[in-house]
Amino acid sequence: MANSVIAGLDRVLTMEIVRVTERAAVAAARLRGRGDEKAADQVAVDAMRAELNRLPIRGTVVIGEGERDEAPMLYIGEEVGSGTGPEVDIALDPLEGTTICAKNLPNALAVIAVAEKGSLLYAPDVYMDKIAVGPGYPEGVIDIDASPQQNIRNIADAKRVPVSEITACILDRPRHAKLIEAVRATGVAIRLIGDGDVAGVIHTTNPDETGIDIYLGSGGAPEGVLAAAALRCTGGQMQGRLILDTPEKVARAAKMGIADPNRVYQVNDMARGDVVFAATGVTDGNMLSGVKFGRTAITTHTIVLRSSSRTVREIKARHQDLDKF
Ligand code: VTB
Repeated sequence: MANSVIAGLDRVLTMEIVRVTERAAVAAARLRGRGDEKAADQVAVDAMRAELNRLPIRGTVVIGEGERDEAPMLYIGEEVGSGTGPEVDIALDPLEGTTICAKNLPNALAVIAVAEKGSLLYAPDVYMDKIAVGPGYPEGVIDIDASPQQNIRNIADAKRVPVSEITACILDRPRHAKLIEAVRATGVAIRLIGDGDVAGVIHTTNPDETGIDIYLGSGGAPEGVLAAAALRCTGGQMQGRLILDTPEKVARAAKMGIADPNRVYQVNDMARGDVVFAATGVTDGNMLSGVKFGRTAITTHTIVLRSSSRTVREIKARHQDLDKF
């Protein structure tokens, strides 16, 4: 911590970044259930960017809305922050789960991670195979190269419960048909989610509240890094492997510094140094309530995590200065 670039400031940033995800979540929540993914994403991006630029940092977006030519704002490489303060890397998703927000289904989030410069994996926008469990398990309890059956048996044994008391979270996608079949054959309950695997992974960190023990399957690599940043703060194990199944993807990854296309990344390979992470609920979810628009106040619910102390804070805020939003 003493050598950390953001040492000391990470305590301050813990409160400051809450404002960033709160603002994005409120903006997106106004467009919940309207069936318009793009509009909801756009307002979340605008709101997050405005608030981010007030932070006392010299930040570079390393996981963002996309490459510069495809995303006009919060693109990879964009410099954000007030321009004074420490140099940091930023991973963000102003609206993780645009479709869930558009349909007003559970677990849409506004998410950000602020980390020491150079300490986040610069992941290309490809799929990543992921497996994750929360804290409290022996090291090595999950293994991305073992069968789903084996992984589930290992965590049931470690938890000392029958397999039937384990719940696995998997993205509901045709590409997961075989995985779902294999996991169901073990007797495990599956929670199929439509989108939002950052939330899916984070939910494993608090199974008593969320009911989810293990996350399995492939989703976006950028979302994998965001989830790893959260686990870096809460504890828990995660492994990810980029799916680089065409020469074009291998080349794209190589350009971003990824020499070994088959490498298995652990949490600490995806998020190394000090990290501060925040997520605000947009729609109601298993861990976070969605934004509530009251007559005199807007209520938000945020989880904010800091790796150096491993404190997990939940912040329920009543925003009464409604003009600000
Ligand atoms: C996941 C999920 C996202 O993309 O990463 C998923 O977390 C993976 O891509 O919310 P596919 O939709 O192609 O399966 C999202 O659903 C959307 O970014």
